[in-house]
Amino acid sequence: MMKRLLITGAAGGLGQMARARLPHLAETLRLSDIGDLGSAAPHEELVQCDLGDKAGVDALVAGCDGIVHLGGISVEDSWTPIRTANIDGMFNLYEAARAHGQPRIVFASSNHAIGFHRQTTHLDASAPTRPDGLYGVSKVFGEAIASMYHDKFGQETAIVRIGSCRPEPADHRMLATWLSPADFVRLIECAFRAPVLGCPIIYGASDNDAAWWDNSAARYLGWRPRDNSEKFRADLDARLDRPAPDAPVSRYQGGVFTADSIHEE
Ligand code: NAI
Ligand code: 15L
Repeated sequence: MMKRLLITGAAGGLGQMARARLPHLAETLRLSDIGDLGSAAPHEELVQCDLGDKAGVDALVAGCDGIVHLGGISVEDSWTPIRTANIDGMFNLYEAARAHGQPRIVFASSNHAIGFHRQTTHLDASAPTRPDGLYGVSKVFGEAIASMYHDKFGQETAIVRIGSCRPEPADHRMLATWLSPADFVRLIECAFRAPVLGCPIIYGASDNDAAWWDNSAARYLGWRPRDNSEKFRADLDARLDRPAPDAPVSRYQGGVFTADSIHEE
């Protein structure tokens, strides 16, 4: 058990899930976001912090022996907010980790780092990145920061290219990309319990029949997703029209993000 686990982005969708489901990993959860975090339970510390604030992030990381980094812009946006949260924020986080004992990090990367690969292509951890927008580019940058700090300083990170982490898949594409919250929690547990983590790229998807991604290079972590989106297929078929086969959501792994333009400031 860790003494203090930092969860960034704790006011967000996955952050709220992590806040509820990760207390067993540490004596104290330090929860951080730029947004409102409500009130603290006895095992919680709440710290409002902008990831773009270097001194603030340094203080945030001090005293933590693990980090689940969920904070940042999580969809396509204009450059300035992406740069502040996902570019400057990643650099600030890794510099803080370097200064404070190199706590192990789980980094929420995204399938949008490889979003322009076709859905007919099966990818493993060695696949070239093909970001599908500025958001995807920022995740590629984040992965590069994690890799460089590992090679140069030995900083360990689980780079998780999350597919679609939500209670249920919302469309047919998500039959491939769906990651159940329970499987994500199991992955975070494995990342902190592994004797040696290194800096693996892990595709964050459940054990879906429709899968595109191969996690065999990360099997040493012992993570075996247990859920499968197939149980939602009949309901999706009944509720939703099948998208046209040449629509972005049917062609590319990143789905509709590939059709987004550059957002004006
Ligand atoms: P979210 O948008 O609900 O949560 C992100 C949180 O980060 C928000 O509470 C927001 O206030 C905070 N944030 C934004 N800018 C910030 C800044 N400058 N400083 C401090 N905090 C800031 O996103 P969600 O769905 O919870 O995702 C969490 C992480 O997982 C994100 O990094 C996202 O890119 C990644 N991810 C999520 C997926 C999903 O299916 N939910 C899929 C792939 C990646
Ligand atoms: C992401 O990166 C987003 O954060 C999330 O909101 C979903 O849209 C997910 O990817 C997805 O591709 O389904």
